Amino acid sequence: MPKIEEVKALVEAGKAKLVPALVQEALDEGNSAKNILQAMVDSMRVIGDKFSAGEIFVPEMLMSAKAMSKGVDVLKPLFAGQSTSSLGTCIIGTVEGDLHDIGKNLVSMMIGSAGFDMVDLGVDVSAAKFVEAIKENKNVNVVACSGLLTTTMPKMMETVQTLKNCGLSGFKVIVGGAPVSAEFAASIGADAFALDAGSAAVKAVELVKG
Ligand code: B12
Repeated sequence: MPKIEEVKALVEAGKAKLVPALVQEALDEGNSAKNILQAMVDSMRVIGDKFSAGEIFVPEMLMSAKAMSKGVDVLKPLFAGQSTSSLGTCIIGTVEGDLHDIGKNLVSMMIGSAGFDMVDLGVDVSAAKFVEAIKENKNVNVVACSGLLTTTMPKMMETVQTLKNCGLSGFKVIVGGAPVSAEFAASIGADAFALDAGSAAVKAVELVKG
């Protein structure tokens, strides 16, 4: 089996300890970091479908998530940007009530590699915490909110509205996550939406460069 297929299988099987070495082997075999990352994202889709079908449960989902995160750690240096001057500061977090962070971490990695200084607030971040972070950090020009659950979409709306009405300015808000669409983003007053981590970075640059 090609190494990249083995990576996919091991992420699906939740073998966190074995994934890093295999990701390295897949790189050594000539696969690009981008393709290996995509293979792991595909694995998570399979895991989500199996969860929906009742074939696996939360613990298995968690093990696959850990396995993917370990694999991403190996790829991270390969995505690091070369830009020397900062485009500004981007605050990122997963909205309140939501504990999913793999997508958020990938978006953080890509926006960071596009030249932003990243401040990652983690998961389950309240609207107030986002506002505090804007006050506490210098040159914040982008705030990125992630949400993976339909049940936390109202929290995303609350977060964007709080950010827009908090009396601070100079920053734009970008939102994303599997249940979020461009229409939803526009309806809650976000400045931008992106479907995946790569386009999130492109959008973030556009937001500050105009
Ligand atoms: C792994 C996982 C978990 C792990 C998360 C671990 C972790 N550290 O993240 C654990 C086990 C904790 C978990 C828990 C739950 N989960 Co879950 N989970 C998943 C799973 C399988 C994969 C998510 C993932 O990492 N995908 C891979 C990444 C790369 O993709 P992504 O997150 O979508 O991110 C990309 C884009 O969306 C975008 N993006 C993401 N964020 C942002 C932000 C910005 C600003 C931008 C521009 C773009 C952007 O770019 C990313 C990279 O390209 C999904 C299935 C799926 N298909 O998504 C279910 C899924 C999201 N979970 C689901 C559910 C129901 C739950 C639970 C409620 C289960 C339960 N009964 O307890 C809990 C909720 C816990 C909570 N309060 O958050 C459902 C949600 C259904 C819904 N419509 O709301 C899903 C869809 C599974 C399913 N098919 O039913 N889960």
